[in-house]
Amino acid sequence: MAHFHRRPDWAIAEREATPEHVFFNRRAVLAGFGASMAALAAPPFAGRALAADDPTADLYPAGRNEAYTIERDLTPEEASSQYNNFYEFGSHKQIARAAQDLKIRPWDVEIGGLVDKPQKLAFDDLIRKMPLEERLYRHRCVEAWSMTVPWTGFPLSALVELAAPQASAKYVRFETFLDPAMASGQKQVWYPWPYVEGVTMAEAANELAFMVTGVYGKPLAKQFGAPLRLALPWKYGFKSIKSIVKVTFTEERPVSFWERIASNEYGFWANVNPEVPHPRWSQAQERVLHTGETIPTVIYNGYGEQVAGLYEGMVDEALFM
Ligand SMILES: Nc1nc2c(c(=O)[nH]1)N[C@H]1C(S)=C(S)[C@@H](COP(=O)(O)O)O[C@H]1N2
Ligand SMILES: [Mo]
Repeated sequence: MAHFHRRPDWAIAEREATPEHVFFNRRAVLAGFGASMAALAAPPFAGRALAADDPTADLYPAGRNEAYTIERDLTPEEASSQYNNFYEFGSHKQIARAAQDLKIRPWDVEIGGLVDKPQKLAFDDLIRKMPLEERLYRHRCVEAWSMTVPWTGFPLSALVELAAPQASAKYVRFETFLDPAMASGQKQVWYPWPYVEGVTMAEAANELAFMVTGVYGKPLAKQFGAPLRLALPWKYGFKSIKSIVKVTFTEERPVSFWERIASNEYGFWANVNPEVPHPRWSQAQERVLHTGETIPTVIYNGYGEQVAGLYEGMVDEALFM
C-alpha cells in the first residue's frame, strides 16, 4: 500500500522557501514596476490576453461596480501575471509560460446535479447570459502573500439562478479540466486531479462570490485560470478554483483538492483569520506581492461585514483552516 504524496511546496512557509520576494524587491528598487522589464533578468511578460483574438473581447472593459473598491493599491499586472499558483502547469510560481498551453476554445461548462435545468453551455454563450462587471478584490493566499486585482465577471448567484437548484442541494462543487497531455502538471499522479473545490449554497448566494472571466479590463490571461474561475475573497486563495468545466449541485459536502492531500492543513472552510495559524506557519501577516511589504492580515480578509453572518453559531466547524 504505497500511498504517499509529495508535500506541496507551501509545506514550508513561503517567505522562507522561495527567493521570489527578494527578486520582486530588487526589481522594484532597480527599476520600479512596469519599467524596462527587458533590461532585467526577468521572465518575459508572457500570457497577456490577446484581446483581438478572443471571441469575448467586445465585452471588455466592463463597468466597475463601485461597491467593490478598496483602499489598497492595485497589484500591477506585471507582478500578478508572473507569480501564479496553477499546479496543473507546475508546482512553482513561474507557470505563466507553461500555462499558454491551456486550450481555452472550445470550452464547455457543464451544470448539473440536483438542479431543474441541467445543461452544457459553450463558455461564449454562458458569458453573454451573465451581467458582467468589474470589482476590485483582495486575494490572500494561504502561503501568506496577497494581491489586489480588478476582476471582471458575474455573481455566482446568477449562475445558481440559471441552474435552478432543487431544495435538496446543499453545496456547489466546482471542477477544473482534466487533460494531462495539455497540462503537464497533471502527469504528477500523486495529486488527486482534477482540482475540485466547493462552497455551501449560502456561500454561493453571498454577493461576494464572483465568477471571474477577465482581469485588468481584458479576458482572463491563461495563467489566471481562463476562461472561467472563481473568486472568494474572504477565503484563502486555494478555494478560488481556476479553469472551471463543471459545476455540480450536491447534497454531500465536496472534498476539495488540497483537503484530500492534507485535510489537517487545508480544510473545507478556509476562511481568512490572522489568529488561527496554519499548522506550520503564522497567518498573522501577509506579504504584498508587488512591494514585498509585510502588512497585518484581517479577519475574513477584510470582508467580515458581508460574510461573518454566514458562520454564526457554527461553533463545531473548523471555519479558519
Ligand atoms: N485549478 C486550480 N485552481 C487554483 C489553483 C491551482 O493550482 N489549480 N491554485 C489556487 C491557489 S493556491 C491560489 S493562491 C490561486 C492563485 O490565483 P492567481 O494565480 O490568479 O493569483 O488560485 C487557486 N486556484
Ligand atoms: Mo494559494
